[in-house]
Parts: sequence; structure tokens; C-alpha cells
Amino acid sequence: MNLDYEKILADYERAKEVYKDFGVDTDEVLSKMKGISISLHCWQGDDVTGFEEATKGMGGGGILATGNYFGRARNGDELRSDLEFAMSLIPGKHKVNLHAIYAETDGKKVERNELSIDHFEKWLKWAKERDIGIDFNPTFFAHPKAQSGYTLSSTDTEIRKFWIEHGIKSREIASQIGKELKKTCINNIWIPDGSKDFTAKRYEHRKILKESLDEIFSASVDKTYLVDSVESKLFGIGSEAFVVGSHEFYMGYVFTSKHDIAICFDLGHFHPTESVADKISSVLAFSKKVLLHLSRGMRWDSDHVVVLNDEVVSVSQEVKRADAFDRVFFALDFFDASINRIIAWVTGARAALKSILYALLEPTHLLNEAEEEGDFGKRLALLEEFKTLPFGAVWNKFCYESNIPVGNSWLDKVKEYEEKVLKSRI
Ligand code: RNT
Ligand code: ZN
Repeated sequence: MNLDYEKILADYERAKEVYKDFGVDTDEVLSKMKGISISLHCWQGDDVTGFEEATKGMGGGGILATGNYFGRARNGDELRSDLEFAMSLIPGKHKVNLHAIYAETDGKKVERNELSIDHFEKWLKWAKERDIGIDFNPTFFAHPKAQSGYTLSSTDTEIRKFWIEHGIKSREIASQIGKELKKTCINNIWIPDGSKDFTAKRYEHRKILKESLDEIFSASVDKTYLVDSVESKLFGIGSEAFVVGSHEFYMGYVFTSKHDIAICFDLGHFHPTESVADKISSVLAFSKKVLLHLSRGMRWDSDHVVVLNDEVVSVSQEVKRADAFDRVFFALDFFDASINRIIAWVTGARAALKSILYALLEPTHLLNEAEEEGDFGKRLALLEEFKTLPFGAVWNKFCYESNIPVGNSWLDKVKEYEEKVLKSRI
């Protein structure tokens, strides 16, 4: 589909009138959309491999990119070039999310507890030139010291110390990244700790994790641009019976900590019938900030590419209805190695942005009014009506205004890139 400007504009003008009848100003919504930034995870581009020579391909921690599509980025330059290309197909200005394993150390072996901002120079320079922000994650998996299944909650003091040091180093790096770029940098802690089978010392591991987090968050690090967050999980491959950092654990931790820490909700980290959308307002009542990892579980935490499904839409609607776009950070978290990785990035990012636009276009005031009147039949009927408003025409206008291919014409560009760039990586 290749739409010309006349048609995009005409469709938009008609849609604008329809939304106006419902009391929504689409021009205003489009200008809000321009200020929305999501975090694009670098790890979709290389199947969460990273650049550490010693641990490349080691995997572990229960996260697993399946598939063998050609063209995986093999180094920083390839990954940045792929990301940059993906960003040219995603409307808006977005951040990039890094993991510690994406450090570039010039062939030198640098242990994770010795990392510094210097090892992210290339990423910083690249981001500065493009005026984009960077988020950060310590990497507590794919490492010999994580093979026991425990890191920050390990009963082995040496192992635990190593990971605490890594946690502190990562906060320092994130703080400096934020300062350099003058943009918020979220440092999200996710640890794989847990066990495949029935575990007796659950309480002990959780007490140890609490103490480790206390040490990490007590380290004096400038928080001008740094936002700390912690991510829970229900189970993982190899941690089916016990996950130390459960949702309850982190809720308790964040709400009672003297430090300002956000909760991260990954859409794949809950029981399949649980609604993450409904958790947002509960947590916002107690916590200043929330981080979202948009993902798509398929029967389990499978990290499938995000699509515009009910779950993602409900999440965005909750943020819109709570007027909390300044307190809720959107990040992507999936890894599919079975399809072209750029298609995965672009599809997921566009779907996430579509859900936000869809939510912003919702005539929420009409729902509120119906609720205030106690007319719940009207509320239900309106919700159904909203589903078929001409959202697509506004989305196309957003892409067009952002100088991004409209409709699926971006696919042709990916195919060209595949031929020219990705094929040579075989
Ligand atoms: C794992 C978590 C975590 C990772 C990334 C790579 O289950 O979702 O966020 O996917 O940090
Ligand atoms: Zn996640």
C-alpha cells in the first residue's frame, strides 16, 4: 500500500470531523503524540547475545531467543546501523535501551563489576549526534557467576558481592549516561534468581536479595537523571518452581524503601489471565513512577513481538485515563530470531505507538460522564462504538507528518536493507 499525500490528508480531515463529534481534537492528540517516547530495546537486534567475548552465546537466566533468521547484528556498529534503520521506520523520537553486555571494550576483557561509562562511549556519541536518550540494564545472566541460578540472592558471599558491585556500577553508568545526554536514564534491575524445583530456603534467598538491593540503592549515585526500577517475574525456564524476585517481593520492597524506585511490569511476567493494565493504577497510588516492558506472552513468557492486542491497548488506556504519561515509561521487551529482526522491532514499536495513539483518541470524558450518571449501559455501548472510530486515518497522518513510511510501504525498505546489508552477514 502506497498512499499519496492527498488521500492521507482527505482521510484525516474526515476522521477529524468524526472525532470532533465525540469531543476529541485530533490535531491536539497528534501534537501530544510527538512528545511520546518509548524505549527501543537493543537486544532484539542480536538475540540478547551482547559483545562480551567470553560469554557470547552462553545464554542462561531463562530467557531464550528462538529461531535462526539470517542477519543478526554481530557488533556495535552493525547493531547501531540496524537500530538506526529501524528508527527511520518508526514515527516519533525514541530512546534506546542497552544492557551491560553491550559494552564495547576494544577486545579487552572487562569484568561486569569493572565496567564504566568509558565502555559505552560509542553508544553515547551515537545517541548525542541523534539527540536521543539511552536507558540501561545491568546484566545478571549469561555469566559463569550466574550459573548456580542465584546472583544477588546467592548464599555464596563472593558471588553475591560480585553482583552487588555490578549493580552499583550499572547505576553509576546510567546516572552518567543521563547526565551526558541530559535525558532521563532508567536503570532496570532484573535478576534470573530462582530454582527449577521445590526450594526450601525461599525466605532466606529473599532476605538476602533485600539486603543486596539495599546495598545497591544505598550507594551514593547522582539521581538527577537516573530512575531506578526493579522487574519481577512469575517463572522462567529453569526457575519454574521458585523466582526470588516475585511481584509481591518487589511491591513490598519498593513501597517500603526510603529510595525512590519504580516497579517494572513486563506483560509476559504474570499469570496469563492476570491483567497488567489493572495493576497500573494500584501502583500509581503509591509509587511515583512505573516502567512497562511491553511484550507478548504466547502461552508463557515467550517474548513474542508486540502486536496491537487487547492487552497492550488496555495498558495504554489505563495510562491515558489516569493522565499518567509523565509517570509511566514505555519500553519494549521481546526477542524473535525466527523473522527479520528489523521487522520485529518496527512491528512491535509501531504497535506500541498505535496503542498509545488509540488511547489518546479515546473520548474518555464521555465514559467518565456515563459513570458519573451511573449509566453503565451507556458506558458499555460507548466503549463498543469507540472501537470503530477512524483511528487508522489519524495513525497514517501521524506517520506522514513524522516523515515515516505510511501503511506497510516500510516493508519494501526492510527488504532492500535485507538484500543490501543483512545478506552479507551470512
Ligand atoms: C526477563 C526480563 C528482562 C529481559 C531483558 C533482556 O524475563 O523480561 O527484562 O528480557 O532485560
Ligand atoms: Zn522484561
